Amino acid sequence: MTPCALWPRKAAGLPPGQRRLAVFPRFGDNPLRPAPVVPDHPEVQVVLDDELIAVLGADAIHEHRSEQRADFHCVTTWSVTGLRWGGAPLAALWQRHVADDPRSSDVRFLKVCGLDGYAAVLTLEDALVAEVMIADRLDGQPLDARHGAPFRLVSPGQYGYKSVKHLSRIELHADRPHSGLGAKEHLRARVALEERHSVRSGRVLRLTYGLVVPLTAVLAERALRRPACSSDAGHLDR
Ligand SMILES: Nc1nc2c(c(=O)[nH]1)N[C@H]1C(S)=C(S)[C@@H](COP(=O)(O)O)O[C@H]1N2
Ligand SMILES: [Mo]
Repeated sequence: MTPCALWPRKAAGLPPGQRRLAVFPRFGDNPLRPAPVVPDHPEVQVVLDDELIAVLGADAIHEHRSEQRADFHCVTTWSVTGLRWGGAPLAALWQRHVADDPRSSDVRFLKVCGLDGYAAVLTLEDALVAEVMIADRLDGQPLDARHGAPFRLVSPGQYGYKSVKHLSRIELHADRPHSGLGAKEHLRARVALEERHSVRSGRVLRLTYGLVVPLTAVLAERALRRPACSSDAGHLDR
């Protein structure tokens, strides 16, 4: 991928301040981080106060399998259009595996965690809209290390930093937890409203964020070729 292909271009029909990339790059808040090792039997643990509420794996996804076409919008101003995600709507998984558990009744926030130590926080309300899914396929292929194997959250209405790759754990919280992203993370991060940052103006950030796109993408792609990191710190032993 040449750096030239990594300069986002103006295009019609994109949300405010977004520009289009013709390729879907590997990206991330820390582009030097390699992709994590994928376990032999991957699963997503749903936990509340370190108690296991549900385990979502291939079977759970299979039961609610669906596909959707969606655009993807990174907070740094690049967008790719027309991705075809396969997986299961989070709302369906929630209804089937979590909603009936009385321990989940006060839950208002989800901390969504990846095997690489990355995490983001979503309100329950934002997480349960129809287009949020746990994906395991992209454009007809199993998700690869570049885009979040084995599972990733996909939340098309929010900036890409909520679409946690290498998803392995969803923590349930009554009060807003910390994600580790700090002020950079807007709680809602709605693309249509340009909620890029928790305090700074989205419009003002366009320029500085936009400048880092090609370099970040090149470094993130290079990190993919380094040995995988394995981190399942914080996971419950069963
Ligand atoms: N586990 C994990 N998920 C992550 C990230 C990350 O670094 N680690 N980066 C986020 C950001 S900032 C973006 S833009 C997208 C990039 O997804 P991609 O690499 O599939 O393009 O993943 C998001 N989810
Ligand atoms: Mo991003």
